[in-house]
Amino acid sequence: MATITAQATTYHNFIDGSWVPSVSGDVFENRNPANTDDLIGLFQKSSRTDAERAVDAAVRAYERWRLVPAPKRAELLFRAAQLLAERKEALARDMTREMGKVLDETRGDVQEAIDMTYFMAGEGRRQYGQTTPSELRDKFAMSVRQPLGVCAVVTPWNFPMAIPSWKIIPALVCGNTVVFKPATLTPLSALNFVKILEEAGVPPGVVNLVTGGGDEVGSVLTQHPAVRVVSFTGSTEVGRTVSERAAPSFKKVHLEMGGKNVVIVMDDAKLELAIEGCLWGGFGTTGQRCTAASRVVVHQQVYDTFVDTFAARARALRVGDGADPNVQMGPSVSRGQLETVQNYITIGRAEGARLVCGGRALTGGPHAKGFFHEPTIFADVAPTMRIAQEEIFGPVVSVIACKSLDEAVAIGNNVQYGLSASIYTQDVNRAFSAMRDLYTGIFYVNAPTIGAEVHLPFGGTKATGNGHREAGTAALDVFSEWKSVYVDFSGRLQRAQIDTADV
Ligand code: UN1
Repeated sequence: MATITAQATTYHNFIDGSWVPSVSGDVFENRNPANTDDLIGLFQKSSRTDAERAVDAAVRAYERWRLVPAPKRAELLFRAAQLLAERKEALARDMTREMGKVLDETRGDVQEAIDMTYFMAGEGRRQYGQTTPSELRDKFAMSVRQPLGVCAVVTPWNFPMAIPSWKIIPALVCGNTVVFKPATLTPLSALNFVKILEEAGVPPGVVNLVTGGGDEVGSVLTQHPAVRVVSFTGSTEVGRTVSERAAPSFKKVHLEMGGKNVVIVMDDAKLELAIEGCLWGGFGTTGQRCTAASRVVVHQQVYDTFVDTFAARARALRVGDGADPNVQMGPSVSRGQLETVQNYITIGRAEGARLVCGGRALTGGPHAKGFFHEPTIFADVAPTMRIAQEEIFGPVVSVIACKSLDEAVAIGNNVQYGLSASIYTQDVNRAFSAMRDLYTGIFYVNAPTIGAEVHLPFGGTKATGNGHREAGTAALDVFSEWKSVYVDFSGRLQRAQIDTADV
């Protein structure tokens, strides 16, 4: 690793409307995964005290922010969406530099944040409740959405701006305040996002950014009594810890965790379309999506043709620095992630799967200073193998043969996760029955398992989630709670369920 140079920019936390160093003054490095000589900057290694200060600021700011009318809050967010759109290119370039995915994809990531912010700005005028006839005369019955208070937002590195926007923006439009802890691998995109919120006029203390590791900052955010909501996206293992730590103080916990998503390719599928979908779904974002198409179940009638063509196309993908417009797949985000990929290749070989392409880290020439790996496909994978069961989060796809749709659906469901699934078929009956029977939160027909849009609920079943959904209006259910309101204007005591209204 290169030494820290004097020119490296030091970035600060954002607490109570000010950019401040951590109490300890400790920092950590952020380096480019395509070229580790490229030091992007130094970020605050925050401690418990920094996190507590951020929570205190958010508690204070809440008392004013909750009373700002929702359409007014939304106006600020609309302005933030405009700023994001104006700066899309620069934001995408920063993101490729710190995270590695190709520019087209980081532009898409920023676009997702823009879309979410515009969508939620609209929701500022649509936080509808219910009104319903009362059982009694001269009485109103209705329900209204209420904010909860301070929301802790803990986000991963694979969608460094999109995922924070899915959480922060609905939290704000509902009237909550936020303490945001981004992944240590992508603090710059997080900071860019918060700067835009500041510039759009979000008042001091309403959004606070605290960078640093999960142990110190994360433990405050999951246990502090003033934090009422924790929204977390990351691994199932960490999600379980978040859930356990938050339980004693009865926080509302929204978890979005692992995936082992399946694409089913039936014998009547348009094969070329399915192969393109599997390439994009399996190797987009270098396979580092919780929605990645990491399993492909293919009908035996088309299996050999599918495997041969899919492997040939994967072999031809150009791997390199995501900032190069000719590159189709960037590096893994870190050395640790690359090692995980290599480890699973050893596991797949030992399990007896047939390696049909890839399998090696790329280390020479343009790949010498980054965490690059070949797109890798295992064929003849048994559904019970670890490579078909465990989330790898890298460019590794397992292909499994099947004899029927029923068998494919059973294989699809036989994992601990339930995020996304897809089917390639021209038969509408097969498409609908697979949609009904695959136990996932997201389903695609003739498209890969990735590519969810911001206006529909996003999330999964089983070990992927805990019953909540983000995005769409479902996000409002995470970041608000119902208050039922009864207004009796009869001027006399009316006892519900005891007194009856006369006709
Ligand atoms: C993730 O994989 O962590 O649907 C999020 C998609 C993207 C979001 C992915 N819109 O693939």
